Amino acid sequence: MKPIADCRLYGILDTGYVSPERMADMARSLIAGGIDILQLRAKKETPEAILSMARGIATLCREAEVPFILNDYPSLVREAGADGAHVGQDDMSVQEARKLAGPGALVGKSTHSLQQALATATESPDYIGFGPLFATPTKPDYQPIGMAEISEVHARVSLPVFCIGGIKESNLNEVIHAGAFRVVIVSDLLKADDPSARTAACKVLLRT
Ligand code: 3NM
Repeated sequence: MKPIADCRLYGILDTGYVSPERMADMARSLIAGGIDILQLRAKKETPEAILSMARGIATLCREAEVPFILNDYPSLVREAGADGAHVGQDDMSVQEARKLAGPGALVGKSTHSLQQALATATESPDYIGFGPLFATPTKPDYQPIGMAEISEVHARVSLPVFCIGGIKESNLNEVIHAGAFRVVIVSDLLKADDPSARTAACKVLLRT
């Protein structure tokens, strides 16, 4: 499996954009485009439906050596064949998530301000999310935090930081210039006419 330290483009397979029936095909497309790490985020699905989707995606990710992260359900990580779990700021501690996910599982956590990023870093997750940078229909209730603190969060947090929220191919250069090294892109990849080509194009920008 590719180490998190080598991952720069993080994709989220979100059932808000892709139906469970189309999820494996979407996973294949993003993997073909060179996605570095994938998460399944299925806010409205039952644990049974999530497990069934996750098992198929886990197989595809394993073949491609792409780390596969389950949103919200650390207790299902092993059964799903996933590599780790992602938890929200208000969900549980990283330590609790690690206990549920089992030995060796990756745990990531969302943060929504510099202060939260610094506090969460003390829990030693494998990575943090930092955002939403911009307003996003994928997480509409969250206040955008802008790009002003991207440099500082990188200077003060020694974990991998994935900037997230409203990032698209069209503003990715701006986000990189503001100091981002790793990004999560959701709707801009999933809604693209050619998700694989969009993924590849974003990877090119992240390499420059
Ligand atoms: N978490 P898009 S923003 C799932 O700030 C998620 O923690 C966020 O989707 C956070 O790329 C977000 O479509 C949605 O804007 C990102």
